[in-house]
Amino acid sequence: MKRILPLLTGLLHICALGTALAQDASLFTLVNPVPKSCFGSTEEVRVTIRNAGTTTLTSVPVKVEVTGMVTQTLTATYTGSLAPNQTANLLVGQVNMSALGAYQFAAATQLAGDVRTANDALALKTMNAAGAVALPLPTLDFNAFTGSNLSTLYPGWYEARGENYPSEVKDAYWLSSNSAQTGLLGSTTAVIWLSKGRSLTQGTLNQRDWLVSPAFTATPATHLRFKMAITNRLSGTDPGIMGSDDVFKVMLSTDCAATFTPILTIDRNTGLTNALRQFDIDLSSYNGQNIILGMYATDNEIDDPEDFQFYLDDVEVSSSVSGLTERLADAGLRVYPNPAAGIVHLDFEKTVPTGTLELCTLQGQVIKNQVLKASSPAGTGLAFSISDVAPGLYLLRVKSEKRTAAYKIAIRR
Ligand SMILES: [Ca+2]
Ligand SMILES: [Ca+2]
Ligand SMILES: [Ca+2]
Ligand SMILES: [Ca+2]
Repeated sequence: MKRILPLLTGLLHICALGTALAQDASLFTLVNPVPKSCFGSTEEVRVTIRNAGTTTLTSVPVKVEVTGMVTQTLTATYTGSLAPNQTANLLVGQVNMSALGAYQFAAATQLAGDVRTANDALALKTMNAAGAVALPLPTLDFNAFTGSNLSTLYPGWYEARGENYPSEVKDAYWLSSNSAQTGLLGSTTAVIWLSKGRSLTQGTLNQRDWLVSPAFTATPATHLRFKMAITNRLSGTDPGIMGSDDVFKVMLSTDCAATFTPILTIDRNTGLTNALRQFDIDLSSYNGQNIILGMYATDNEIDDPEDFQFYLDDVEVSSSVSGLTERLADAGLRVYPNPAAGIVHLDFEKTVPTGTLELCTLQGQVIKNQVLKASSPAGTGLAFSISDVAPGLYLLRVKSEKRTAAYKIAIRR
């Protein structure tokens, strides 16, 4: 015992000395690029490094090797002052990722005298620039959604967080409805809880959570449809009320997720209830463009007292004519005969809307059109001449200020 004690004390002393001097940098995460369907020609490669040792670091070299569609080695050195346990962001360089295909990123810190090299390198990250996918996208019915398997169930979709654009790809607070909620709504849905204090307890000031779609090419018949509902969280089933600045926005990007603009905003004035309501957005004005959609929910800047759950179901992006035909019935319009020769008759149930009537090919090319004038009495019909149109299948579209309805029609001789 007499001999062991000094030995132990000596060992502890050596360990304490070693720990006190430990220089240990670690590559914490690859901040950018994040997985998405397309990338730019000057994608920033950013990493977060961490001081895992016990002494302040003032020079941490970082290397990122890019392989796959591009072979490139990027290096940069962090030259700030990084205290123990602190993290820092570092721009390592830029890479051209505009070519479609797979890119691998191997990122590592290269600190001289690093006492622990096991935490220097990040596991190899692969980003697949798949480009625009074919329509229709698989419908997000969320029936097998666990809250964290979105990309597995619906390839190309991912969860993310960020203000204005999905800056951080991560498993966000979009979850799966529980059995009581599923029973109330009649189907399993995606759900997000927005309420006072919640985001604060989650360590972020505001909740800004996204579901982001893969890129797809819009056609003249492309529509986004989805269903939404809300409930009060505490009662579980009562209709809830959204906070003063809480919003759900459908966001759209035409530049590969670099910037987004809202195309629909749902707030407390929308009056969502505890029954799923169908929404339908016409995307025909983006014909020919590669677009990415974001389903974005935020409790925003004001920590409101309202405490509610937001439900999203059956997110569908399609160019299906059958879906549009149903919409035409909704619009209270009857088209006959079909097939038609010479003249097509349109009977409006209510009044003729202000807008245009268009005959298009199935690819969306407008063959001929006619201006519609409002205020005609109910039951008014109009005749549309098609005697100069070649036989075949066409889309007949009625575009008014508020909606577009389309109908597939066969023209014969
Ligand atoms: Ca290390
Ligand atoms: Ca569902
Ligand atoms: Ca989630
Ligand atoms: Ca709020």
